[in-house]
Amino acid sequence: MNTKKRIKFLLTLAVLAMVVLPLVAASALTVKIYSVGSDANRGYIYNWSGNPAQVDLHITDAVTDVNDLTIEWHSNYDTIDPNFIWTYEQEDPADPNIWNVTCTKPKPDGRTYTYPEFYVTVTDDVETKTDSERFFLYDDACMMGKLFFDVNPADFNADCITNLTDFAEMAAAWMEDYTTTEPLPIGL
Ligand SMILES: [Ca+2]
Repeated sequence: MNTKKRIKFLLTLAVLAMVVLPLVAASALTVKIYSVGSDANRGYIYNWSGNPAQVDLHITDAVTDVNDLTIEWHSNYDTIDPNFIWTYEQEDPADPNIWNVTCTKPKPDGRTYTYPEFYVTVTDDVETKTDSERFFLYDDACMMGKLFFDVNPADFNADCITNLTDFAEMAAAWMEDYTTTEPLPIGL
């Protein structure tokens, strides 16, 4: 390669570097959803209908300030069942990383859980990235509590609280005695 060609080659490299490097830098947008306070928990959140769950967005971007990004939320249930109500609220206007995600079922369905997925879509000036998590969504806190804790035997109506209602059930059966009192002949 003679000197002229070498200079031309180096100039081409310089131009490519000026054009390509900013594009490489601009492609550095990343977004991940985590459970708040954990860098390890991703993928699933146990929750119940109508209860806000905090999620932590980990966003990195080489070109755009996080506060200037466009952040949008949606769910696969937007089309599966639009009667499910979703809210996505930024907890602190000064902190775009902490969000409260709530899903409310149209009515309790008594199913073990519903399994909706929610997505965040983050856009800067040049690209869009998406990440998602799922709820194991129960009808209410008691239904979910029974998943993790044994029902107290004194909680006769299994509503997750032992109180006077359970006491009344016991009082109504007070002194009932079903001890056997005589032999029981069984015919063959
Ligand atoms: Ca009870």
